[in-house]
Amino acid sequence: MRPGNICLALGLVLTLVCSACTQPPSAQKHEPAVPNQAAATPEGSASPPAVAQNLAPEKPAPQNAAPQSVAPRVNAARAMQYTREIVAMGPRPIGSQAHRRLEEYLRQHLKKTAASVQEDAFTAQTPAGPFPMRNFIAEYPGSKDGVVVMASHYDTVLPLKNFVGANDGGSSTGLLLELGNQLHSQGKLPSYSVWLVFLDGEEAVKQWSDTDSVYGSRHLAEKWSADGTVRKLRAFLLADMIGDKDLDILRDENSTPWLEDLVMQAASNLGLQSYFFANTTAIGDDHIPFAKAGVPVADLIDFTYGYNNVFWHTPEDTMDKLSPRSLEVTGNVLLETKRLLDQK
Ligand code: 1BN
Ligand code: ZN
Repeated sequence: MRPGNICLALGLVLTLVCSACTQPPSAQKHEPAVPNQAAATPEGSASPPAVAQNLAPEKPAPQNAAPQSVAPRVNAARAMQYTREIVAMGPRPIGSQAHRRLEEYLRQHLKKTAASVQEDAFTAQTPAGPFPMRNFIAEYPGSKDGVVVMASHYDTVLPLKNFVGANDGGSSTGLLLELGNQLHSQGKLPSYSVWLVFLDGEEAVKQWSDTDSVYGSRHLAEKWSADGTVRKLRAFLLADMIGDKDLDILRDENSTPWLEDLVMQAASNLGLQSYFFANTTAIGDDHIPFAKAGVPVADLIDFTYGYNNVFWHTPEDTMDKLSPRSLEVTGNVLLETKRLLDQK
Protein backbone atom coordinates (compact mmCIF):
# COMPACT_ATOMS: atom_id res chain seq x y z
CA MET A 1 0.00 0.00 0.00
CA ARG A 2 1.33 3.49 -0.87
CA PRO A 3 1.86 5.98 2.06
CA GLY A 4 -1.16 8.07 0.95
CA ASN A 5 -3.39 4.97 0.94
CA ILE A 6 -2.13 3.91 4.40
CA CYS A 7 -3.08 7.36 5.76
CA LEU A 8 -6.52 7.11 4.18
CA ALA A 9 -7.11 3.64 5.65
CA LEU A 10 -5.89 4.74 9.10
CA GLY A 11 -8.14 7.81 8.95
CA LEU A 12 -11.15 5.64 8.11
CA VAL A 13 -10.48 3.23 10.98
CA LEU A 14 -9.99 6.11 13.45
CA THR A 15 -13.22 7.79 12.30
CA LEU A 16 -15.19 4.56 12.77
CA VAL A 17 -13.71 3.91 16.21
CA CYS A 18 -14.30 7.50 17.38
CA SER A 19 -17.91 7.66 16.17
CA ALA A 20 -18.61 4.39 18.03
CA CYS A 21 -17.25 5.72 21.34
CA THR A 22 -19.08 9.08 21.11
CA GLN A 23 -22.48 7.33 20.99
CA PRO A 24 -24.07 7.92 24.42
CA PRO A 25 -25.65 4.88 26.08
CA SER A 26 -29.18 6.16 25.47
CA ALA A 27 -28.55 6.10 21.71
CA GLN A 28 -27.27 2.53 21.85
CA LYS A 29 -30.31 1.51 23.85
CA HIS A 30 -32.86 3.16 21.61
CA GLU A 31 -32.12 2.73 17.95
CA PRO A 32 -29.69 1.87 15.18
CA ALA A 33 -27.21 4.55 14.07
CA VAL A 34 -28.60 7.21 11.76
CA PRO A 35 -26.52 7.82 8.62
CA ASN A 36 -24.68 11.17 8.47
CA GLN A 37 -25.37 12.04 12.10
CA ALA A 38 -22.97 14.52 13.73
CA ALA A 39 -20.77 13.18 16.55
CA ALA A 40 -22.18 14.08 19.95
CA THR A 41 -20.12 14.68 23.07
CA PRO A 42 -21.93 13.58 26.25
CA GLU A 43 -22.27 16.35 28.87
CA GLY A 44 -19.68 15.84 31.57
CA SER A 45 -17.08 14.29 29.25
CA ALA A 46 -13.42 14.97 29.96
CA SER A 47 -12.81 17.09 26.86
CA PRO A 48 -12.82 20.88 27.38
CA PRO A 49 -16.07 22.61 26.40
CA ALA A 50 -16.03 23.76 22.80
CA VAL A 51 -16.95 27.35 22.00
CA ALA A 52 -19.99 27.50 19.71
CA GLN A 53 -18.38 30.19 17.56
CA ASN A 54 -15.54 27.78 16.80
CA LEU A 55 -18.00 25.14 15.64
CA ALA A 56 -18.62 27.35 12.64
CA PRO A 57 -21.69 26.92 10.43
CA GLU A 58 -21.15 25.40 7.00
CA LYS A 59 -21.10 27.53 3.85
CA PRO A 60 -24.42 27.83 1.99
CA ALA A 61 -25.11 25.25 -0.73
CA PRO A 62 -25.20 26.40 -4.37
CA GLN A 63 -28.49 27.96 -5.51
CA ASN A 64 -31.09 25.94 -7.48
CA ALA A 65 -30.35 22.71 -5.55
CA ALA A 66 -32.77 19.85 -6.33
CA PRO A 67 -35.58 19.02 -3.85
CA GLN A 68 -34.17 17.04 -0.95
CA SER A 69 -34.32 13.25 -0.91
CA VAL A 70 -32.62 13.25 2.52
CA ALA A 71 -33.12 15.92 5.19
CA PRO A 72 -29.93 17.53 6.58
CA ARG A 73 -28.70 16.65 10.07
CA VAL A 74 -28.05 18.90 13.05
CA ASN A 75 -24.68 19.19 14.78
CA ALA A 76 -25.49 17.99 18.30
CA ALA A 77 -22.30 19.29 19.91
CA ARG A 78 -22.97 22.78 18.59
CA ALA A 79 -26.62 22.74 19.72
CA MET A 80 -25.43 21.65 23.16
CA GLN A 81 -22.82 24.39 23.27
CA TYR A 82 -25.43 27.05 22.49
CA THR A 83 -27.58 25.65 25.28
CA ARG A 84 -24.60 25.73 27.68
CA GLU A 85 -23.87 29.36 26.83
CA ILE A 86 -27.52 30.33 27.30
CA VAL A 87 -27.77 28.56 30.65
CA ALA A 88 -24.52 30.18 31.81
CA MET A 89 -26.35 33.53 31.65
CA GLY A 90 -28.34 32.39 34.69
CA PRO A 91 -32.09 32.72 35.27
CA ARG A 92 -33.63 34.59 32.32
CA PRO A 93 -37.12 35.68 33.41
CA ILE A 94 -38.87 38.57 31.64
CA GLY A 95 -37.54 41.94 32.80
CA SER A 96 -34.14 40.57 33.91
CA GLN A 97 -30.70 41.62 32.70
CA ALA A 98 -29.94 38.02 31.66
CA HIS A 99 -33.11 38.05 29.53
CA ARG A 100 -31.80 41.16 27.74
CA ARG A 101 -28.39 39.50 27.32
CA LEU A 102 -30.02 36.48 25.77
CA GLU A 103 -31.97 38.70 23.38
CA GLU A 104 -28.68 40.25 22.23
CA TYR A 105 -27.13 36.76 21.92
CA LEU A 106 -30.04 35.65 19.68
CA ARG A 107 -29.70 38.81 17.57
CA GLN A 108 -25.97 38.27 17.05
CA HIS A 109 -26.35 34.59 16.10
CA LEU A 110 -29.41 34.91 13.91
CA LYS A 111 -28.03 37.75 11.83
CA LYS A 112 -25.25 35.36 10.72
CA THR A 113 -27.60 32.70 9.38
CA ALA A 114 -31.03 34.16 8.55
CA ALA A 115 -31.96 36.08 5.40
CA SER A 116 -33.82 38.48 7.70
CA VAL A 117 -34.69 38.74 11.38
CA GLN A 118 -37.90 40.44 12.56
CA GLU A 119 -38.37 41.59 16.14
CA ASP A 120 -41.91 41.69 17.45
CA ALA A 121 -41.76 43.92 20.55
CA PHE A 122 -44.86 44.56 22.64
CA THR A 123 -45.97 45.22 26.21
CA ALA A 124 -47.80 42.37 27.94
CA GLN A 125 -50.34 43.06 30.66
CA THR A 126 -49.61 40.48 33.37
CA PRO A 127 -50.88 39.92 36.93
CA ALA A 128 -47.58 41.48 38.08
CA GLY A 129 -48.08 44.58 35.90
CA PRO A 130 -46.96 45.50 32.38
CA PHE A 131 -43.79 43.83 31.01
CA PRO A 132 -41.91 44.55 27.77
CA MET A 133 -41.64 41.35 25.70
CA ARG A 134 -40.10 40.49 22.35
CA ASN A 135 -40.46 37.61 19.87
CA PHE A 136 -37.76 36.99 17.25
CA ILE A 137 -38.61 35.65 13.78
CA ALA A 138 -35.62 34.46 11.72
CA GLU A 139 -36.51 33.79 8.09
CA TYR A 140 -34.91 31.17 5.79
CA PRO A 141 -36.57 31.60 2.40
CA GLY A 142 -37.67 28.79 0.11
CA SER A 143 -38.91 28.62 -3.47
CA LYS A 144 -42.31 27.09 -2.62
CA ASP A 145 -45.24 29.21 -1.50
CA GLY A 146 -45.81 28.65 2.23
CA VAL A 147 -43.95 28.64 5.53
CA VAL A 148 -43.11 26.02 8.14
CA VAL A 149 -42.56 27.53 11.60
CA MET A 150 -40.22 25.91 14.13
CA ALA A 151 -40.63 27.56 17.54
CA SER A 152 -39.29 27.62 21.08
CA HIS A 153 -39.71 29.86 24.11
CA TYR A 154 -36.59 31.47 25.55
CA ASP A 155 -37.79 32.95 28.87
CA THR A 156 -37.49 31.17 32.23
CA VAL A 157 -40.00 31.14 35.10
CA LEU A 158 -40.18 34.54 36.82
CA PRO A 159 -41.21 33.59 40.37
CA LEU A 160 -38.67 30.75 40.66
CA LYS A 161 -35.34 31.63 42.29
CA ASN A 162 -32.20 29.81 41.07
CA PHE A 163 -34.07 28.38 38.10
CA VAL A 164 -31.79 28.33 35.04
CA GLY A 165 -34.09 26.27 32.77
CA ALA A 166 -31.45 24.15 31.05
CA ASN A 167 -34.15 21.90 29.62
CA ASP A 168 -37.13 24.25 29.94
CA GLY A 169 -36.27 27.21 27.69
CA GLY A 170 -32.55 26.48 27.22
CA SER A 171 -32.47 23.24 25.22
CA SER A 172 -35.01 24.16 22.54
CA THR A 173 -33.49 27.65 22.12
CA GLY A 174 -30.02 26.12 21.61
CA LEU A 175 -31.47 23.62 19.15
CA LEU A 176 -33.25 26.31 17.12
CA LEU A 177 -29.99 28.25 16.78
CA GLU A 178 -28.36 25.12 15.40
CA LEU A 179 -31.29 24.56 13.03
CA GLY A 180 -30.53 28.07 11.77
CA ASN A 181 -27.00 26.93 10.87
CA GLN A 182 -28.34 23.92 8.98
CA LEU A 183 -30.95 25.93 7.10
CA HIS A 184 -28.37 28.58 6.22
CA SER A 185 -26.00 25.91 4.88
CA GLN A 186 -28.67 24.86 2.34
CA GLY A 187 -28.85 28.28 0.69
CA LYS A 188 -32.29 29.08 -0.73
CA LEU A 189 -34.49 26.16 0.28
CA PRO A 190 -35.91 24.21 -2.69
CA SER A 191 -39.21 23.98 -0.83
CA TYR A 192 -41.27 25.80 1.83
CA SER A 193 -39.60 28.65 3.71
CA VAL A 194 -38.73 28.06 7.35
CA TRP A 195 -39.21 30.67 10.03
CA LEU A 196 -37.49 30.03 13.35
CA VAL A 197 -39.58 31.72 16.02
CA PHE A 198 -38.14 32.51 19.48
CA LEU A 199 -41.10 33.24 21.72
CA ASP A 200 -41.03 35.35 24.86
CA GLY A 201 -43.22 35.09 27.96
CA GLU A 202 -44.30 31.47 27.70
CA GLU A 203 -44.10 30.98 31.45
CA ALA A 204 -46.80 32.17 33.85
CA VAL A 205 -45.97 35.26 35.88
CA LYS A 206 -48.09 34.05 38.85
CA GLN A 207 -50.17 30.95 38.13
CA TRP A 208 -50.56 29.21 34.75
CA SER A 209 -53.93 30.07 33.20
CA ASP A 210 -55.27 31.04 29.77
CA THR A 211 -54.54 34.69 30.54
CA ASP A 212 -51.30 34.19 32.51
CA SER A 213 -49.12 32.16 30.08
CA VAL A 214 -47.91 32.05 26.45
CA TYR A 215 -47.85 35.86 26.14
CA GLY A 216 -45.50 35.93 23.15
CA SER A 217 -47.35 33.23 21.28
CA ARG A 218 -50.76 34.82 21.91
CA HIS A 219 -49.44 38.17 20.68
CA LEU A 220 -47.86 36.74 17.52
CA ALA A 221 -50.84 34.54 16.60
CA GLU A 222 -53.14 37.55 16.99
CA LYS A 223 -50.87 39.77 14.90
CA TRP A 224 -50.46 37.17 12.13
CA SER A 225 -54.21 36.51 12.12
CA ALA A 226 -54.91 40.23 11.69
CA ASP A 227 -52.41 40.76 8.86
CA GLY A 228 -53.16 37.46 7.03
CA THR A 229 -49.76 35.84 7.69
CA VAL A 230 -51.41 32.75 9.28
CA ARG A 231 -52.70 31.78 5.83
CA LYS A 232 -49.08 31.23 4.71
CA LEU A 233 -48.31 28.85 7.58
CA ARG A 234 -48.33 25.16 6.60
CA ALA A 235 -47.32 23.97 10.08
CA PHE A 236 -46.27 25.27 13.50
CA LEU A 237 -43.77 22.86 15.07
CA LEU A 238 -43.02 23.64 18.72
CA ALA A 239 -40.08 22.21 20.67
CA ASP A 240 -40.10 22.39 24.47
CA MET A 241 -38.10 20.46 27.10
CA ILE A 242 -36.41 18.31 24.45
CA GLY A 243 -32.95 18.05 26.03
CA ASP A 244 -33.75 15.44 28.72
CA LYS A 245 -31.20 12.59 28.67
CA ASP A 246 -34.09 10.18 28.95
CA LEU A 247 -35.94 11.56 25.94
CA ASP A 248 -39.57 10.56 25.77
CA ILE A 249 -41.60 12.93 23.61
CA LEU A 250 -45.30 12.51 24.24
CA ARG A 251 -48.18 12.50 21.79
CA ASP A 252 -50.09 15.69 22.52
CA GLU A 253 -53.87 15.60 22.23
CA ASN A 254 -54.01 19.36 21.65
CA SER A 255 -51.86 19.03 18.54
CA THR A 256 -53.19 18.37 15.02
CA PRO A 257 -53.53 14.58 14.57
CA TRP A 258 -52.27 14.39 10.97
CA LEU A 259 -49.23 16.50 11.87
CA GLU A 260 -48.49 14.29 14.89
CA ASP A 261 -48.71 11.30 12.52
CA LEU A 262 -46.24 13.03 10.19
CA VAL A 263 -43.82 13.61 13.09
CA MET A 264 -44.04 9.90 13.89
CA GLN A 265 -43.47 9.05 10.23
CA ALA A 266 -40.38 11.31 10.26
CA ALA A 267 -39.08 9.65 13.44
CA SER A 268 -39.65 6.19 11.93
CA ASN A 269 -37.85 7.16 8.71
CA LEU A 270 -34.79 7.95 10.83
CA GLY A 271 -35.10 4.88 13.07
CA LEU A 272 -35.88 7.18 16.04
CA GLN A 273 -39.47 6.12 16.75
CA SER A 274 -38.68 4.73 20.21
CA TYR A 275 -38.17 8.31 21.47
CA PHE A 276 -41.71 9.26 20.47
CA PHE A 277 -45.27 8.86 21.64
CA ALA A 278 -45.07 6.11 24.29
CA ASN A 279 -47.51 8.31 26.28
CA THR A 280 -50.42 10.56 25.29
CA THR A 281 -51.42 13.74 27.18
CA ALA A 282 -53.10 17.05 26.39
CA ILE A 283 -50.56 19.87 26.80
CA GLY A 284 -51.20 23.60 27.03
CA ASP A 285 -48.24 25.43 25.52
CA ASP A 286 -47.18 27.98 22.89
CA HIS A 287 -48.87 26.01 20.09
CA ILE A 288 -52.40 26.61 21.39
CA PRO A 289 -52.87 30.21 20.11
CA PHE A 290 -51.77 29.04 16.63
CA ALA A 291 -54.10 26.02 16.75
CA LYS A 292 -56.94 28.42 17.62
CA ALA A 293 -55.89 30.55 14.61
CA GLY A 294 -56.40 27.49 12.35
CA VAL A 295 -52.75 26.53 11.84
CA PRO A 296 -51.77 22.82 11.96
CA VAL A 297 -49.64 22.45 15.11
CA ALA A 298 -47.45 19.86 16.82
CA ASP A 299 -45.88 20.25 20.26
CA LEU A 300 -42.71 18.16 20.63
CA ILE A 301 -42.43 18.06 24.43
CA ASP A 302 -41.01 15.59 26.94
CA PHE A 303 -43.03 16.12 30.09
CA THR A 304 -41.47 13.37 32.19
CA TYR A 305 -38.34 15.20 33.28
CA GLY A 306 -36.96 12.93 36.00
CA TYR A 307 -39.11 10.41 37.82
CA ASN A 308 -42.60 11.92 38.16
CA ASN A 309 -41.32 15.08 36.43
CA VAL A 310 -39.41 16.05 39.61
CA PHE A 311 -36.89 18.32 37.83
CA TRP A 312 -39.57 20.43 36.10
CA HIS A 313 -39.64 24.05 37.35
CA THR A 314 -37.04 23.39 40.01
CA PRO A 315 -33.40 24.46 40.51
CA GLU A 316 -32.58 20.87 39.43
CA ASP A 317 -33.22 21.78 35.79
CA THR A 318 -29.49 21.95 35.00
CA MET A 319 -27.10 21.01 32.18
CA ASP A 320 -26.11 17.66 33.69
CA LYS A 321 -29.66 16.35 33.02
CA LEU A 322 -29.29 16.97 29.27
CA SER A 323 -27.83 14.95 26.44
CA PRO A 324 -26.65 16.20 23.03
CA ARG A 325 -28.20 13.06 21.60
CA SER A 326 -31.67 14.26 22.66
CA LEU A 327 -31.12 17.59 20.90
CA GLU A 328 -29.92 15.71 17.83
CA VAL A 329 -32.91 13.35 17.79
CA THR A 330 -35.41 16.21 18.07
CA GLY A 331 -33.57 18.39 15.56
CA ASN A 332 -33.28 15.66 12.97
CA VAL A 333 -36.93 14.70 13.36
CA LEU A 334 -37.95 18.35 12.93
CA LEU A 335 -35.92 18.57 9.71
CA GLU A 336 -37.32 15.28 8.43
CA THR A 337 -40.87 16.42 9.26
CA LYS A 338 -40.19 19.57 7.22
CA ARG A 339 -38.98 17.41 4.31
CA LEU A 340 -42.18 15.34 4.48
CA LEU A 341 -44.27 18.54 4.56
CA ASP A 342 -42.46 19.72 1.43
CA GLN A 343 -43.56 16.52 -0.36
CA LYS A 344 -47.23 16.75 0.63
C1 1BN B 1 -43.83 23.76 29.47
C2 1BN B 1 -42.68 24.14 30.06
N1 1BN B 1 -44.80 24.47 30.01
C3 1BN B 1 -44.27 25.29 30.93
N2 1BN B 1 -42.98 25.10 30.97
C4 1BN B 1 -46.18 24.39 29.63
C5 1BN B 1 -46.97 23.51 30.53
C6 1BN B 1 -47.63 24.04 31.63
C7 1BN B 1 -47.05 22.17 30.24
C8 1BN B 1 -48.36 23.21 32.47
C9 1BN B 1 -47.80 21.34 31.07
C10 1BN B 1 -48.43 21.85 32.18
ZN1 ZN C 1 -41.63 25.93 32.13
